[in-house]
Amino acid sequence: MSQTATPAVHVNVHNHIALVLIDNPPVNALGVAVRQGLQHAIAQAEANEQVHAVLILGQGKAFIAGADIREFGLPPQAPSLPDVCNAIEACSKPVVAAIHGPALGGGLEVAMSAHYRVATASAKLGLPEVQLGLLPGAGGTQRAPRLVGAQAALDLMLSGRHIGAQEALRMGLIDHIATSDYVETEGLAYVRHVLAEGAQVRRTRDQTEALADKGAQRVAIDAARTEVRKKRGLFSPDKIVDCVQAALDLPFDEGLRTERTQFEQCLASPQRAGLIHAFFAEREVLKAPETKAAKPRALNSVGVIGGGTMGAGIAVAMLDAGLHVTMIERDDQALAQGRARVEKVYDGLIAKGRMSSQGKAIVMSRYVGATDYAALSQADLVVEAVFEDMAVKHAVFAQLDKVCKPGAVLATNTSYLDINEIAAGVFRPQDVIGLHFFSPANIMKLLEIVVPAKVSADVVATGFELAKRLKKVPVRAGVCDGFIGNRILATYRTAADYMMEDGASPYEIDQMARAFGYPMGPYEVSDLAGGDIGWATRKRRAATRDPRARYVHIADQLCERGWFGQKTGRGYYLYANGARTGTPDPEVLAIVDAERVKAGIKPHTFTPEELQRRYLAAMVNEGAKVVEEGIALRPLDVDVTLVHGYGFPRYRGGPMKYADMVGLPTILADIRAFAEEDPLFWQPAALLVRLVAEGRDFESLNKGDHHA
Ligand code: 3H9
Repeated sequence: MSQTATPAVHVNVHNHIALVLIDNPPVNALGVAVRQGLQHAIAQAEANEQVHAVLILGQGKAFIAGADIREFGLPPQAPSLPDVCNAIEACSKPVVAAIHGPALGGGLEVAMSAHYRVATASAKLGLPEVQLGLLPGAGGTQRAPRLVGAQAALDLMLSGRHIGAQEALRMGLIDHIATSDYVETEGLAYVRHVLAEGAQVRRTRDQTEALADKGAQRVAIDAARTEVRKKRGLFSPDKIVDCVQAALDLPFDEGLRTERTQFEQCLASPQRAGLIHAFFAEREVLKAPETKAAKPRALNSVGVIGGGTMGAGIAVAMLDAGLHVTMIERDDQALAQGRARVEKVYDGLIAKGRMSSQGKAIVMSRYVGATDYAALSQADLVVEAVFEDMAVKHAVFAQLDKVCKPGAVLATNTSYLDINEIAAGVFRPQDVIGLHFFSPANIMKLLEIVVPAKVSADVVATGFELAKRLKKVPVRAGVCDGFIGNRILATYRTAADYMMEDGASPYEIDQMARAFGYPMGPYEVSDLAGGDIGWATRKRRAATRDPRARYVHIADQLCERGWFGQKTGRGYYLYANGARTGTPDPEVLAIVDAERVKAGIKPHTFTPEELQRRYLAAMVNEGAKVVEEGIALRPLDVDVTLVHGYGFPRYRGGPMKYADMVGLPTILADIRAFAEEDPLFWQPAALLVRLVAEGRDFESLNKGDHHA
């Protein structure tokens, strides 16, 4: 006997078992059709006397990846997921969930509503709602503690991490691990086993064992609350703890009501909108036109030119991805230093107990150093990370042109030089691309893939493939001074310097940035990175600076005194005895005052809100120019760049998403007001003006049909 409930959920009854197959590609998200199908399937199973048990499983590569994120923010459609889960749990016949691949969020909540759970070795279980600004809202906050206790449930919900089948079994989240990957066969075998044992329905709502030791649960809840309150910023973690508290203190149905109220608050929060925007944007950036048009070239062995901080970081990133790395330096001594920088990273891991010396030896067996470019003759891809000077770059690329095999990708890690000019210096410009890593290159997630005019599509596709192998977030950027990220950074840093000279202290500006959600303010970052780097750049560019542009000398004043930041014990802050957190420095404030006098500025105070509006308006305006010029494909590419490379708080989605939430007319009005003081700096982006005139937002320029 066979029936089909809805197109998204197929039901087959076979040997008294109703096999409920969720079929909603690509990841079986619980959209309205799936919810209706599940509800219908359970009702059918209940009504059909032939059915003795129910097996729920997913078609394709996942059990269920969770609620359909695209539906958040839209009018709700019945049945709700909590109702579906309650119906599954209430079923009078044993219900088994057979899990393969992801069972996440609402997917795990469906599984926890079943009476028994079996998983294949490929299963990935988790409650990642926190990463979307949410909490498990279909009974997960009440059922997970009943299955695994408060501590493990809180760990899952607050970290959002995915766990494997073994860990899930140890925790008590599942009952059995299948011996093969054939989820249907394994699921059916487990149902037959359950029936043969005479097992009855076993509702999670009635489980008491895991929460029996109330004292221990309270300790876990209090510890989680303390931990959550230490971390600023996110809205939903505190609510997750409240829900687990309710699971301990209240009857199940009341706990569900608490969860519902808290879930709806999270759903309405701007953080939810920001985080879901970030989720989709991070997937959308992968879809650059070249990745659709061409296949990546083979990538096994790579070359890295330069063993400085950047080169060594890139080498580590490549080694960590399993690639073979050849590092080139100009002489043996520099090569030894480069190798030492690479080894230092692994020695650090060994010291922290995160790597064995044998593990290090295995990784380093894929590393060789050389002083002769000929060692790169077989490399599939070479990245240069040498001094930022066009003549030096040309010399390196001329060497590469000579020794590299045909089809090798020749990449530059330059932060701002014209890659078209670099490409023009070789006989194979179609192979030249920018791969802009961020320091430390083995840690920072962003990789700007800078696309010069003559590069071929498969080289760009190879850049994206490399990013995937390195587990980085790639963003396609066009060639201009600073590409996407550094160009926007230069603008909002300038806005910060103007505010400083106009009356705000660097400490107030840093405080504003932290309150906004940045881990550090711009002057703390400058002290950490070393003021000398920016100083050198400013000197180099002095000749080409627009003579009409306002120039703030404060940073140069600090550098002339040798105050480069943490490494010299003082910068904008004082770092007594090698301290890593600085304290405000009255002498810096005196320098700022003196500069104001020199510039003839009468300082005025800024409220934190005024500081924030200018800082963000500068960022958004430059972001709009970057999109308008086609340097970034869409506003979302700017968002991903600033979130993953510049510390912009992910829960705000990115500067362009932030602008949409504030409202573009407000941002434009601010820019126009600021332009009255400095029309050169505050020229509104034509794109921004156009969008406001048309009543549109940045989201309207983002491809894809998601609603966040
Ligand atoms: C929740 O469950 C709330 C409940 O507690 C309460 C409700 C009342 N919805 O990542 P991929 C799309 S919150 C809609 O590239 P992978 C994704 O956009 C949810 N779409 O593949 C992409 O589309 P496209 C909690 C989704 O193999 C395609 O699927 N769950 C969803 O690298 C492939 O995705 C989560 O937070 C979704 N839930 O990774 C899990 N998930 O091809 C979120 C994916 O058009 N998902 N898509 O770009 C993931 O972590 C990963 O997608 C997963 C697969 C690990 C599943």
